[in-house]
Amino acid sequence: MADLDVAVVGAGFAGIYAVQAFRSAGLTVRAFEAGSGIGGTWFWNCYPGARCDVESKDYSYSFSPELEQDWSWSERYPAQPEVLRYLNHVADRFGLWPDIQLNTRVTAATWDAERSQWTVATDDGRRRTARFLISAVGCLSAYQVPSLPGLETFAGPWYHTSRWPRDGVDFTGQRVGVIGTGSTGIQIAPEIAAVAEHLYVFQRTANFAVPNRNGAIDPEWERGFKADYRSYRKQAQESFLGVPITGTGRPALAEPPASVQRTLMERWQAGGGMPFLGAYTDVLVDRAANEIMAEFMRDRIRETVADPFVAGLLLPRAYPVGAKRLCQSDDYFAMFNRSNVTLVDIRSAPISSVTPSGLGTADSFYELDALVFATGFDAISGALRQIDVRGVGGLPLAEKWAAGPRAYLGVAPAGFPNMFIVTGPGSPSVLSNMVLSIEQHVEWIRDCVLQAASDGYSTVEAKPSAEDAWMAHVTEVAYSTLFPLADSWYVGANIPGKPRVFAPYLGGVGPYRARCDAVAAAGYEGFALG
Ligand code: N01
Repeated sequence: MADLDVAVVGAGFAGIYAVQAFRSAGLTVRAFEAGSGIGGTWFWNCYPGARCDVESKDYSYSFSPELEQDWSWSERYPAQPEVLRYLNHVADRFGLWPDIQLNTRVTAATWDAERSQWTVATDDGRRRTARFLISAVGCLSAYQVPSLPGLETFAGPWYHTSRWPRDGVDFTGQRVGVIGTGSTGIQIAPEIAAVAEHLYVFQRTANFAVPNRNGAIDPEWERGFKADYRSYRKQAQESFLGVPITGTGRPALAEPPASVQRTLMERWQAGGGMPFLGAYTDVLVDRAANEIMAEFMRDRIRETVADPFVAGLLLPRAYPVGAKRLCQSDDYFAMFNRSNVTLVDIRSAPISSVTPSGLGTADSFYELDALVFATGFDAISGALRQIDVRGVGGLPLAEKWAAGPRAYLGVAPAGFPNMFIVTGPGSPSVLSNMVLSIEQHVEWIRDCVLQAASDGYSTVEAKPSAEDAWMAHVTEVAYSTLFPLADSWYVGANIPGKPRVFAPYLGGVGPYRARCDAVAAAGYEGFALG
């Protein structure tokens, strides 16, 4: 008999809820977490300025109406420390700690066909057996530091934003370089600029960003909102993004240009990426419509940045707006008006070397005391590939995914019985409200496991044909949009040598949920039960 019914890898939003859901269903469960605290992405990414770009009312668990009534968020977009406090509160409130093992990295998981169970090895030298293996490792956990020649010689400290020192870093009076201008770079740069002697921002690709218009949550508004929280959650489940946003419902190209500009400005003033990007139905599928929005955003940069040369470098032109994750910031572009900030264009003059005293590019040298990498992640598949997961016949998951990550419904990889991936490749995951998608996956997996057991089955495995058909559908939907045109981490383009596969599912949260429910209702169609 296996030691556990369910072994969970990771204790971020997904792992925490997996523990709660499986335990409530009467199963024995244990989550193994490499960090010294729970929270996953919200534990590791404790860099200054880290903040969620989904509103707190959406980016929170819905499984407990009491929890959602009792917890009060302080801000529209919660900062990292508040999200972490929330997750610790959830673990306290539901008594989850006994089933979460911190400071324990899962190193390997091997399917034992004879016993129909997984053997899970951890870096404390122990092995546990479990009937089911749930990956809750997250989509943005395996951070990447580019290999820059000479980095090991750099005399000052260097940091990756996703492994930020928990006691913080004091950059007062220092010359600091930040490499990377994605969501993270855009958040951390203004924080460093406020204290550093000089900040150099090394930009390879200019990015689009909308304002947050963040602010404190008004208790009066909160009371009113919470009175109807349940029906709001229902709308979220049926929505496209996992957040009920209201677009105009019209294509931008069918509307008079002045009216489009007015609408975009209204949404710009209100702040937030989802309502802005969702304003018109054709922005993410039609190049001309996309360009209207892109140019509107470039105009805002031109308006904000005083030096026209610097503004010119900041204008995003390399990809359609929205095809990379839309950044959100209230102060990034204005930061370039400070005399202690320099934008360095490493597209035209790439980084050539790091020396003990700084960083050289093709045409200059920058003296630096500290270096910050905001260079992102081996996303979606990276963290799982770092674990030696072996399925039927000892096949390594990394080998199965050699041509790109894949899983039936984005949750179950064929050849890996009794293994499920929360927000895996081929599910809406990062293109949705993650918390809501996590809840949907965990509940679906829990129901599948319970149903299989009650029907007398000990194994559940996706059929290769079902996986192939699902991934073909994921690709087809992606290629009907502008998303694949960007060299984004959605397609793995940020990792040298990674196969270019569009991993998230763009069919929408509501339709995806309906599809998963239909598969369950049809007796787990596409799965072999044994
Ligand atoms: O990572 P990224 P991120 N030399 O991959 C550059 C979520 N998130 O950590 O674009 C020089 O987006 C790279 O340049 P380029 C969110 O989903 C959310 O910022 O590849 N530069 C890019 O500028 C987000 O999408 C929130 O040309 C190099 C940057 O580094 C995801 O996390 C906040 C380089 C990486 O950008 C990842 O965001 C933060 C190299 N060798 C993160 N390699 C919120 O909720 C990479 N770069 C608000």
